[in-house]
Amino acid sequence: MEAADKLKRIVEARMKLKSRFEEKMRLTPSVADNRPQGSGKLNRHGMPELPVGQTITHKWPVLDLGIEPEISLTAWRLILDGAVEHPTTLTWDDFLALPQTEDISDFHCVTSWSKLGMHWKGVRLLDLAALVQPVENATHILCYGYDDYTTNVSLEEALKPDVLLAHTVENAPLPREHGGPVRMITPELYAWKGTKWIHRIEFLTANTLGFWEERGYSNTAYPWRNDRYS
Ligand SMILES: Nc1nc2c(c(=O)[nH]1)N[C@H]1C(S)=C(S)[C@@H](COP(=O)(O)O)O[C@H]1N2
Ligand SMILES: [Mo]
Repeated sequence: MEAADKLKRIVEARMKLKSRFEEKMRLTPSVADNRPQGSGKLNRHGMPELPVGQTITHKWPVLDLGIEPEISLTAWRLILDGAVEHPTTLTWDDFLALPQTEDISDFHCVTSWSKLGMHWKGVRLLDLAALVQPVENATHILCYGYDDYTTNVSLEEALKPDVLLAHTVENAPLPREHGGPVRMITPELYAWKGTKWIHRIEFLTANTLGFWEERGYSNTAYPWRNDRYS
């Protein structure tokens, strides 16, 4: 397909997805809550900058299951499948050819540290969804890492414009220990919802729990509701 056609298709599909999920998004806590729990000035989403129970860190701790896979850019693949019209597998070049988004956002770890104002670059989950087109009754995604980590996210959260598959942080390639070459980030949810070394995104028509969700972490993970464990 011509690059221009491809972009046109993505933009059209993105607008459709946006309108399909707009109502559900309006009901998510970071948009709907009139008494979000936290402190400090309001952030870019109108939420207190520091969610309840969090402490600011300037370092960037590493948290994972202890396996930090090393994936070369030539071996790297991103599988997009499940409840979609056009399942596909992207190479590194395919991934970089998609619309690139830069954003500044905050990172809230459930273990109670928050790192504010991180500068990311990558591809919006929204643009990946627009490429594969979730079926009408798709509701969630399950993300898989190369380390076999999994985590689930509802589509109304995953399609928010600040949810990225990031390859660059602070103008440098994402370090391996933080999930490079590519990880997902979910600035409006606790950071465990962002899979490091992301390898597959499966679209689902029903919720499925991921690694931590099966072990008692919250299904929804809203930082401004102190929504850590289920
Ligand atoms: N693939 C994978 N992704 C993962 C994890 C993991 O173990 N494997 N840990 C999660 C958890 S619990 C957190 S808090 C963040 C930590 O990201 P960081 O190590 O870059 O701070 O990554 C999340 N994503
Ligand atoms: Mo975590």
